[in-house]
Amino acid sequence: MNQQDALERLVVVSNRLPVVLSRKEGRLAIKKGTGGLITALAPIMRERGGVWVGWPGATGLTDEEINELAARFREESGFNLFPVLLSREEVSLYYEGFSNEVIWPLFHDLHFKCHFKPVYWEAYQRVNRRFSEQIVKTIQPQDFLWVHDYHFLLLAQELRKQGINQKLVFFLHIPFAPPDIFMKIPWRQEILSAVLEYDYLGFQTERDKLNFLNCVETLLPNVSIKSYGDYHICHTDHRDVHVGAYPISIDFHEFSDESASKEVAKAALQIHMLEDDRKLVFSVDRLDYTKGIIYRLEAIREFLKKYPEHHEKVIFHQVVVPSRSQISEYSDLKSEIDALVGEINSAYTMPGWVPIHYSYRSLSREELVAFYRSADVMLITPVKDGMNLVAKEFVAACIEENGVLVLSEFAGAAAQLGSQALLINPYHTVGVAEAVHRALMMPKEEKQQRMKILRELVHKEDIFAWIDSIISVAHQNKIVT
Ligand code: ADQ
Repeated sequence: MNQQDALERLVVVSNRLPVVLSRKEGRLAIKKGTGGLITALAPIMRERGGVWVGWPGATGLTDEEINELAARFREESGFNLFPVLLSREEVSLYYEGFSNEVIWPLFHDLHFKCHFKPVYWEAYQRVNRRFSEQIVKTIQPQDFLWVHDYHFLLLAQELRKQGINQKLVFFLHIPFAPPDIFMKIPWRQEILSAVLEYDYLGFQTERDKLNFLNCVETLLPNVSIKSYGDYHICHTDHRDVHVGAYPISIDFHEFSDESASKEVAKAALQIHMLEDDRKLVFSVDRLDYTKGIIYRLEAIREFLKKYPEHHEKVIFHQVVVPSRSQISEYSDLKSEIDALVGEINSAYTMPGWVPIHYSYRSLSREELVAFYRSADVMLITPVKDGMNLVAKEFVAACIEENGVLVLSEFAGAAAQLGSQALLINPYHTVGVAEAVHRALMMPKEEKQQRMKILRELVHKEDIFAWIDSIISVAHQNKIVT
């Protein structure tokens, strides 16, 4: 970053503000969230006097309450929040509806799970417009505006309507659908044209970037695309839109240092004792059909059938973190997981050994890292995933370098980590079972060799490098040839 960049104020827009709200004895409390994005952006936001625009994550707040919370947050964090309030109906139609019942499944290639309801689309347009009206109230001419994710595909267009001419940067955290699937959206043309009102578009992987460019080529023939190596510019009749792939990452040191702490070492020891020193195959996911939990459980069943020599010697620990429980698809998935775990355990449990340990709750950071550190095998099987930060966190926390990563080839992370992880097709349950067996039997030297390289990769391409690459490309109009 050069000196001038460092002076610009950073305005970040995301659906949710990076805060956790809670109510204690009738009084609202606010805490900074714990995601990688907030950890990495917070120092830059402080340095630049940044503002984070988003929904606080609760409905029914009064203006007074929200102003007080924002002031308290500013004191503690050194940067500003700009809350945009949503009604219960807007949350239901724009967030749960269009964002999570149209764009989310479709961009994960699961178009048969979409509900293309016109009322969802209307609410999505309305909320994007309202965000733009709020942003206009806070934005200044020199601000660097960075919009995150699939909730705001129309935001640049709305901001342009409000007369905002400055550079707008957008990063998509989830995959982008190929033309055959994207074309199923009834409002495909409107969405794609609106996205081309941003100046810089960042995707997680080459695959997503090319899917996007193919959609533009198919649906908007008047837009010409010029390629400069792996960087591209879409020329519309009034704008040059720069398009690149920037795989998101994690704060490597945060996970590595925490894993080396006394507290985590103690918690990891307890996990080993509780599991009777058996080998541990660990999985942790938000409750989501994209994470491939059902296929994974089928693969575990296959593994137990095919490799009886591992009975009583291995435990599969599956943590599912509650998510989007208002949407029926998600609550149905929870019931399906509960039933399948019960079915498999009832078929294979022996006195003193239950093959699948399953919990449905959020873990503390310390517990999560202790599981990463204790895992002999990390089993990650999404049917599609933008990146999958869990894979990178596991690698960073694997300080003894004796864990093996078994990873879906459909996770964005596979593009970077695929050479040293054992890649699997999550739909091929026999293949997944074989990969788990191979991981459990892998000689120590091979495990260490693979993990060393993985750790170097994640260390080098951490979240700070990611932020830097996006901010600098947007400043330099840099074309990589
Ligand atoms: P997610 O779909 O949420 O993110 P992922 O990338 O795996 O998926 O991130 C999950 C995050 O939740 C991790 O940082 C992890 O530490 C945290 N977490 C997991 N289990 C937890 C638990 N039990 N308790 C508390 N926290 C837990 C979306 C996209 C991904 C993309 C990211 C970032 O779907 O593809 O990688 O954004 O761009």
